[in-house]
Amino acid sequence: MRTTTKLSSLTGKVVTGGLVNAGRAVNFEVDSDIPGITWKGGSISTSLDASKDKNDVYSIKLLKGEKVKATLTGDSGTDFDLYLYNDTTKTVNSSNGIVAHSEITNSSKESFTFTAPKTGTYYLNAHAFSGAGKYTLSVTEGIGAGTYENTSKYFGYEGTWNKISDGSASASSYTSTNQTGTTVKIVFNGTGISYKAIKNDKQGIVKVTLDGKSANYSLHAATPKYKEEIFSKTGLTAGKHVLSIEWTGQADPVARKTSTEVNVDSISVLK
Ligand SMILES: [Ca+2]
Ligand SMILES: [Ca+2]
Ligand SMILES: [Ca+2]
Repeated sequence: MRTTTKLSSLTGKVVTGGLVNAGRAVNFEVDSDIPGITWKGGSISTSLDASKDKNDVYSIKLLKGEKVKATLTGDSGTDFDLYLYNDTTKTVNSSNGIVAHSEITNSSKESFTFTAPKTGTYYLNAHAFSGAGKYTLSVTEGIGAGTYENTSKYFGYEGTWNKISDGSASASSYTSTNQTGTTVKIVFNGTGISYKAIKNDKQGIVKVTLDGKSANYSLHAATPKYKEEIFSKTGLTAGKHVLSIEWTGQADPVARKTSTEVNVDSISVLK
């Protein structure tokens, strides 16, 4: 039996060792219901027991539009299942709040893919329907290699953005905003990223943030230019990264007219 109680919660209550017994004595596992323990990324291997440890719960923060794939494999002879609950759920001892699940009978090979409709804390639940044994839970966050258009469901637009049809744009449209401070966030899983946009005389300064590091770029051009690469980065550590694009409300110093917007045409993710 693994240690069931966080050391911090026992401060002042236990003079000598015996953490395992202490865990049994309080008969409560911090990981067995919401809010559970914080998902650290990657994968985890631990155990469940349908008779005395039916649930493990992991809280995971997802951004709007973030794609997440969760996979569970368990020991043979067990029937474990996998659930995802939304951010308003209070307990996993109910089906209320389930937004994705995989529950194959007589099997502990479970997997689902989910795209977050809004930013929030979600709860992954590995559940022992029957049997006892080890399991491994793996989570992949973000979109993989490929080119994604401005209309992609994986783009987490916040604020007012408008789709503009334009035959010269990638896939014949781009998405534009004239509301200062609006953002679009994209969670990707790979080693590189490229952001393309339209340049013209209405465009202003866009702020691009990758994994918390920001820089500003001008989308201004006297005559329209299409499929312009505004920002790119390669050589990232393989895994989850977050790209954010924001309208600063600032004009390019060389612009004679007032700049009123910025836009997104496409994003490419490198494996
Ligand atoms: Ca548990
Ligand atoms: Ca199952
Ligand atoms: Ca496009």
